[in-house]
Amino acid sequence: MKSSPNKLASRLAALSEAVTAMEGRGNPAVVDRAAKVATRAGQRVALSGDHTVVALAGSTGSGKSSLFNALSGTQLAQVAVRRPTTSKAMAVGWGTELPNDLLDWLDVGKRHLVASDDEQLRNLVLLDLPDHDSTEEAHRVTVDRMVEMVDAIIWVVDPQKYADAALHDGYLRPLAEHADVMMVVLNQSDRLPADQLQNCVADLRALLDGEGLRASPLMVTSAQRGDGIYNLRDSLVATVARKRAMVHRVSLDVKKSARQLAVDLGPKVPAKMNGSLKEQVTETMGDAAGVGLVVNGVREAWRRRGTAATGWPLISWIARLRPDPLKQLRLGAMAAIEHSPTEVNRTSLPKANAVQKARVDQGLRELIDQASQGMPTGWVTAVDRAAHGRASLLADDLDTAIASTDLKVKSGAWWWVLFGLLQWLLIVTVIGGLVWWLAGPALATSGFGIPLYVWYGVPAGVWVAVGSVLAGLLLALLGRAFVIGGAQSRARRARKELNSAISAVVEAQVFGPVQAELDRYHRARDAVREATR
Ligand SMILES: Nc1nc2c(ncn2[C@@H]2O[C@H](COP(=O)(O)OP(=O)(O)O)[C@@H](O)[C@H]2O)c(=O)[nH]1
Ligand SMILES: [Mg+2]
Repeated sequence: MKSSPNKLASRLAALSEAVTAMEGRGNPAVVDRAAKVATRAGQRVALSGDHTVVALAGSTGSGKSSLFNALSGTQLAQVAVRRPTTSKAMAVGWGTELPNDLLDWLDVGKRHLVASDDEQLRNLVLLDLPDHDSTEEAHRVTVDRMVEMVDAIIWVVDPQKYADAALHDGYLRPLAEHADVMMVVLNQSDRLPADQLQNCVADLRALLDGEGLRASPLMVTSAQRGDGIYNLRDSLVATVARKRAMVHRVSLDVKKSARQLAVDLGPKVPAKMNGSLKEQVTETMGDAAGVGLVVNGVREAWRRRGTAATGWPLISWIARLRPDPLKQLRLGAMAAIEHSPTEVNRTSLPKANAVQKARVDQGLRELIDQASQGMPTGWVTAVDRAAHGRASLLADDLDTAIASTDLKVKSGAWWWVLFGLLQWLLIVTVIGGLVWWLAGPALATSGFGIPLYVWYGVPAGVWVAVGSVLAGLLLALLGRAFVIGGAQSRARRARKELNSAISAVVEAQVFGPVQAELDRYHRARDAVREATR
């Protein structure tokens, strides 16, 4: 596996992002574990990158402490003392200075510096761990913690217990992915004759290979006789010199966690909202909020006002007697004039009925079921929560959206005035005609010189009056046709405006949060892929 520090940094950032995205959605145990790995990895990377921490681990009496002493050329570790020994790990470093920050982080209190000008071991930190199979719980806790933190592990076994299940099932097999940063040492080789030793080595090798530890080298030593100690030391020197154990180990940790997150995320699903279902939901929500009623109100109000303005004046006042539907709903221009703009708009539209509510619920259910189809349960719940999270505000917000929509019915059409003037002009001519007819004879004799015409036996004044009435009624009919057409187009326009206002609210309160959740799912997937790459 390639593991450069740069690549590790981007993988680590991706793992953190995946953890953040999956928080509260993924399996808590898996997400928590990944979060811990991300934190630990970040800390280790921030500490000395030059040093390589190698731990000697293994079962009771295998010879960890003896090897620790042999490798460090000291007698620091107590060998074969009465059990249980201490539960603490012990560290040794070479050169002039110990990497104390690193040892603090590892929480290793017992630390020793081997004064040496040996450049080869300068950056090695060697740890002697307690027994993993100790009867003391505290020992195992220390081992488990250290196994997670160190850069490389040497598993020390002896000819008697090399196949021990506690070691193989408890540690080696689960750590197979870390085979690259582990090594197995068969110690106490002096206890077996050469042929038996060979068999033992072959057997152990086969065991390790079967567990997926093909990449872990197997070495043979005798701490007592000194056999193999130089080889072991050389391999440690090589590991330290390559300076890649730490980056490698941390990378393996990050990848392993990311893979577990990937399993938790399950197979990739579209996690997408269906556009036509969205439209459908918006429409049913608009309907439940009263868009249809308002649109009808706009049509009615326009007709009523248009008829009043352009009808024949002697009867058009009747139109005004009918209540203004928009005023009743506390809506539109009429309401807007009465309300100050800062006032909270609230219409008098009726609340959604059961059927409308059921349609909204069903539509939304279908939309989110489809959008979250195939997602893990935690995510499905989160999508559902996102869709309904602001349900308590929704009805009010939709109402406010309707109340603040400009229905474009503030002023009537320009031609209404013209028609109105013409109508009044025609009323004047009706009166003129009547006066001419009734007062005509008197006027004619009084010398005003107004002639009296008679057509077909009917006085001209009557012709004028009747003609004007007919013209007024005709004009009213024409006006009415225009008004009805205008009312239709105003209603259409109002519907468009209302729909876009409703759509904005639904987008902000329902679709937006759902989309954010879906985006979060995709982000988690992308981050996990990035972290395992
Ligand atoms: N014959 C033999 N005995 C060993 C060897 N290494 C360690 N021992 C003995 O095994 C016992 C346990 O050793 P120790 O280093 O304390 O093992 P630890 O429990 O793994 O730390 C001691 O009595 C050692 O002297 C070895 O290579 N050959
Ligand atoms: Mg020991």
